[in-house]
Amino acid sequence: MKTRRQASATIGAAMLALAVLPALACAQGISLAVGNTVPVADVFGRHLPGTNGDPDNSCPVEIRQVLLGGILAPTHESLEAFNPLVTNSYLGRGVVGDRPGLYAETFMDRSVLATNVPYYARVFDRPPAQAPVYYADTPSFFLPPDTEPSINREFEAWKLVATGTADVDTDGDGIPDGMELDLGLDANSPDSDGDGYNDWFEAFWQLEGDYLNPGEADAPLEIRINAPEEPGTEPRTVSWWTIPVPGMTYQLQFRPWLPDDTAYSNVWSTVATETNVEYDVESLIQTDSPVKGFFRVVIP
Ligand SMILES: [Ca+2]
Ligand SMILES: [Ca+2]
Ligand SMILES: [Ca+2]
Repeated sequence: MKTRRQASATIGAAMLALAVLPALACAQGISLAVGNTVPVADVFGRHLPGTNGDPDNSCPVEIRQVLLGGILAPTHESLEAFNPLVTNSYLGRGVVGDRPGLYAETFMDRSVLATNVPYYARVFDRPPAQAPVYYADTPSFFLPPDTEPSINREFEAWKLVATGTADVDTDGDGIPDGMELDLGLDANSPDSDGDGYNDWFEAFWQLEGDYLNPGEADAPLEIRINAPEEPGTEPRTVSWWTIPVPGMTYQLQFRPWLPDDTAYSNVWSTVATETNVEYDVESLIQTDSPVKGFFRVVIP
């Protein structure tokens, strides 16, 4: 029969063994963490939204093999398909909380991954059926040695896919076609509402505080000239209404002749603090009769 002291020593040894076992498992280095350190954002600076803010149904991060022909765009079906490369795919939890745009996942068993095959990591949103799919891929990489527990590969800017077709920006305004459809814009026109402001510019300032609306005509940027043809004592000025974006910079440009489109030069730059700005151009324009000169206002 064991004494109280012997029993205590036996229990102590058992507890020590239990404490060592997990440490040994970790030391084998079979897991692999994949993540990024620079937040992924779309053209508007937004991050992958996940699903209803629920971290457990948010954005999965998966390792995928680079197939012949490159990295494939996802489809709704492929998002739900079992990925044999990943044996223990957790859901990305960096989407919500205090690390927006940062995605990281630990793959507990990477023994299914070959060391001489290129892989990439993909993070994606799980949208409702028929909704566009948002995703971001890393450039391809080879697995690091087992002694390296993590790999930080930056994800590329996230992309949007509609029904499995690579999303393109047909009208070149900076907003992918699928996103234009999502926003109710015309994917074939860089100025959907025809008010003179580019869709991207308007969508950006709509997100920043509803200053402009890419789907509704806003007050156009109109330049007014007070420069009578007859030389005289009247001041010659140009003025324009500013659009309601605080801190917007305007550049007044001038050229003496019309034919050469590249001949505009900057003459004045200002930040709009009021709804109207005016600039005296007396010293710029020629005093010949009739007066010649052309102005334009540019928002850089
Ligand atoms: Ca576009
Ligand atoms: Ca517009
Ligand atoms: Ca508009």
